[in-house]
Amino acid sequence: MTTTRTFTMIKPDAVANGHIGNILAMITNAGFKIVSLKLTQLTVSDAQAFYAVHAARPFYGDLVEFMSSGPIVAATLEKENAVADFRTLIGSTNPAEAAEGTIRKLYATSLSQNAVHGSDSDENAAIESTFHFATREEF
Ligand code: RTP
Ligand code: MG
Repeated sequence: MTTTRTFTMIKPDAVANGHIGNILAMITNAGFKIVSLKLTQLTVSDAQAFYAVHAARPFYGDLVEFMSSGPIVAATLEKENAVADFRTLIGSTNPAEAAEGTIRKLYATSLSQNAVHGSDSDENAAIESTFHFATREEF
């Protein structure tokens, strides 16, 4: 069995609304193994760097401000087909379009404050995980 990794953040809205425990339970109940985990906060420059791929998008400034506005939970997850299966578990970017039972359907408040991040490729999962975690924080 080949396991792969993805990277997630529980975003400031979901942390502030008290959903850390429920979201981590959904993640582990879906078969993901947590290999790195921490409560942390992005500086403005951290958020600019993490989301540099979106720098030209009209929502970039709001995204950076939101993602640096309060604590987040960062985690690296392991499972077969981790990237795609995790994006299925979290649901569409816009919670109004997210399927029933997905994390965003249950816990997101809006398109911009949508509770969780999920990597979009194996390559970005590795880059994002390395952005947040030292080797000694990976299990
Ligand atoms: P994520 O990266 O957070 O997992 O979300 P995603 O792949 O579903 O969406 P992406 O296109 O990568 O956008 C990153 C985050 O930017 C915010 N966003 N705001 N106001 C808007 O039109 C808008 N569009 C995107 C969301 O927080 C989205 O998750
Ligand atoms: Mg994305």
